[in-house]
Amino acid sequence: MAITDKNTKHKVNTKEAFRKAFIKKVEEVSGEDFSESTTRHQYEALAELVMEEITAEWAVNNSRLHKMEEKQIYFFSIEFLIGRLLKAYVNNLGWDTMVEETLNELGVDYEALQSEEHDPALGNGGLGRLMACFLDSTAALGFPGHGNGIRYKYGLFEQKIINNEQVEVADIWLKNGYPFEIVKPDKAVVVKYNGDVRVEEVNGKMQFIHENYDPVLAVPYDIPVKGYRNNTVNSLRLWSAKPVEDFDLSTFNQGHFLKAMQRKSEAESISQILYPSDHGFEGKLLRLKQEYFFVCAGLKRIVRRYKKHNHGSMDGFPDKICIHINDTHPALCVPELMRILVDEEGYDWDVAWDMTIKSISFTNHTVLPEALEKWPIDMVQKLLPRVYQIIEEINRRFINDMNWFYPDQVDRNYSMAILKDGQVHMAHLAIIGSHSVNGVAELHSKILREETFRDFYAVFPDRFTSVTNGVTQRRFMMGSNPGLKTLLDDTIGTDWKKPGNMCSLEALLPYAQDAAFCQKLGDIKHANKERLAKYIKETQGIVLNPDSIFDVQVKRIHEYKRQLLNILHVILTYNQLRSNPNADIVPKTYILAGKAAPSYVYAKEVIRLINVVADRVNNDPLVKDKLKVVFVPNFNVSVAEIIYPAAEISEQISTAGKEASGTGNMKFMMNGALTLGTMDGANVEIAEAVGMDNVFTFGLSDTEVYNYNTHGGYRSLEVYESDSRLQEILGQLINGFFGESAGFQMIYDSLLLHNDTYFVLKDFAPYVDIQDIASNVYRDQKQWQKMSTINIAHSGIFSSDRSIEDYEKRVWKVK
Ligand code: OAK
Repeated sequence: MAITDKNTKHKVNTKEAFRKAFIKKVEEVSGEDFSESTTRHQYEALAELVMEEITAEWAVNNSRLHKMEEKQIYFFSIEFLIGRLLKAYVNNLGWDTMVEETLNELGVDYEALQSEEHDPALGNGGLGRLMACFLDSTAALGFPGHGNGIRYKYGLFEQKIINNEQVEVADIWLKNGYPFEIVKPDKAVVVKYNGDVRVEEVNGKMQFIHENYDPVLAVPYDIPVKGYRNNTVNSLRLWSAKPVEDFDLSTFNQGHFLKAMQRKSEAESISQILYPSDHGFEGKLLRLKQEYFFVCAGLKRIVRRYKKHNHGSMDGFPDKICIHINDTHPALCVPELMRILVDEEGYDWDVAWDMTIKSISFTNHTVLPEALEKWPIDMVQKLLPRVYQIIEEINRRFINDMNWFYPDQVDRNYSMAILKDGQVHMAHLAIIGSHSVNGVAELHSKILREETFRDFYAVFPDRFTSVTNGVTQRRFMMGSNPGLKTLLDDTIGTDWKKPGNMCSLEALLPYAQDAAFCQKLGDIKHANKERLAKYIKETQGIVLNPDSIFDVQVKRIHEYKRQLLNILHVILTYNQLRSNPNADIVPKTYILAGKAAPSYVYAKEVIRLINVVADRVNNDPLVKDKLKVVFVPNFNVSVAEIIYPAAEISEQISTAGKEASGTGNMKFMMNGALTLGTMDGANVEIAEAVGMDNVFTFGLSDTEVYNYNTHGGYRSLEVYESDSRLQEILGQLINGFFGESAGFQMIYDSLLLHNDTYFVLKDFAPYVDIQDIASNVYRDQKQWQKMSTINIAHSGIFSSDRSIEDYEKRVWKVK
């Protein structure tokens, strides 16, 4: 599939050529002699060189794309959490050795140079990062696949910890410019909001005319997505909102200066900020505007390009185009594509509907009810009058069909409506308007089929499928853990690095018994732990013991992810050490990180608790080197790249049935950490892959949780009353143990008064037991490294290359 074009010109493909080009470029950007240049200049110069190289290939790819020889995949997503790009580009170009050696010879610090790149936080967490991994894999495999989203002016906030609490600071990621995007004002399109719909009959056909609307200009910024050592360069297109005229002159001339300004800022507000709530639906008008904004703009360009290629006709569109919608935020693709086909292209409804369903596929990323999008009908109707009419018609026909086919199931039919209870149910719209609906891990897909979307599954069984998530090993292992990459190359050869070939890491299995290999693996882990310890010392002033177990839980802070369970166990260990400072425990460092949505008060309390406990434990001389707790502030992609390679225990302890998949679990695994987790999300598949002897599992199963939730029978107070450890710990949360002002009544109440929704107390004893088991295994380093090797050897299926290949076969059928 890879595009091989002999004409692609490589300007700097030798060390000498690169050295010359780099020095010249640094002097151009700085206006100074190379010897006077700053790290910033050097970063800008390398970024420019990389872009020059990539854009040459990009042009070849784009002209190929215009010819539409292959089916194109478009990922519509409200988030793309891409992380820093410079090093990824360098590696994908195959320039890594050349660049590293040359910079070294020139006395340039490559790590410092990379840190000049502001990590663009254009996503909250799993959903947005998955898209970035998928773009990387799609390009690596040579498939034409592109992203379509929003170019937020402010990404996710920067998290600071002040007085143990999360404080949010604006993330001004564009402050120094961004070298990897190309703005294309000539490809800007108009997005229409509000106004009225007038109906006219033209030649016996109804025409729907949207008038008196508020226009907003969508301007595309394209970021190249370079495939790993091939000639594929795809695009991530992010839209920025601008007023149609930079200034509303007529209003201004009438003396209404403020009003003219207001129009401008109203338009710009659409792409101003990424909503920081992960798994929480707020129903704000601005968010609805954002959703329609990138859907409308993205579809317009795709349709324009398709028609240009197809002599002005939309016939055959689904054979050449896949519109993949990442959760329900882009679900307006369904009525918008219908609007284009029916209103603008004149197709009959049934033909247009068939084309729409064939073009669109949908992935669900959560079963948490609070994340389900339901827009008030009047809001949609006012903001998007014509789109709303189309939703109404889709709903009417759907309910009619259901009542025709299942006349005795009127209640069920109505429960599946898109419009009900005064709301537009976006998940229903997405399912009804797609040919494929999938969950992101086997267990999650099962829950979708049997619970969340059970009624839809009964009606459309063939639409439902499952594709387990994956992550790009190129960023999260080869790039961030070069020591491990080299060890693997030296041990089993380099074939495993070929895109789509990571399963050949299984060749490593015999080495699980090889003492010399295991020793080397342990040494690499130790070096990575030292690197993380250095980072934490420099940024937080906390000294870690790299000989202790590094036990890590890094992810968004959410009740269902149960960081609370982790910290309660830390308090238990602390209590044990206080009563017996000489207890024979394996020294352990608990590392936690993650952001809480600014309005999620409970999650912020959990952050405060972690930090308060860390303060207390780390400053207690009794504890010595046996226990440390660190909360690393501002968890983002670049911090993650330092943390994963250093981890030994991967904490994946969500309440079973709640974590759709998880992807951190995969990143840890491919770096040799052992999973300590519940049988939830993709943990189940990790356990299956490595065998139960090579993971530490504990806790309620999803069925047990389901049964408690549906039939009752759980009383957290009973658990508390029968466990003296819990009595002591929960007492400490409210009795001033952590300082007069450091009470945690809200957490205490959630566990005892509100019956512990996420089964933290219920899973506490099994969690403590499995932690003890893990510590004991760690005493036997041979055994630990063996397990670690087995985990790495089986991590190939969790490459996003495999996910993309699965999507290709099950959903898009590009080939
Ligand atoms: C965020 C907002 C709305 C809906 C879903 C999310 C989200 O981030 N979900 C996460 O998606 C990841 C990628 O599929 C999964 O690995 C996580 O389990 C899931 O929580």
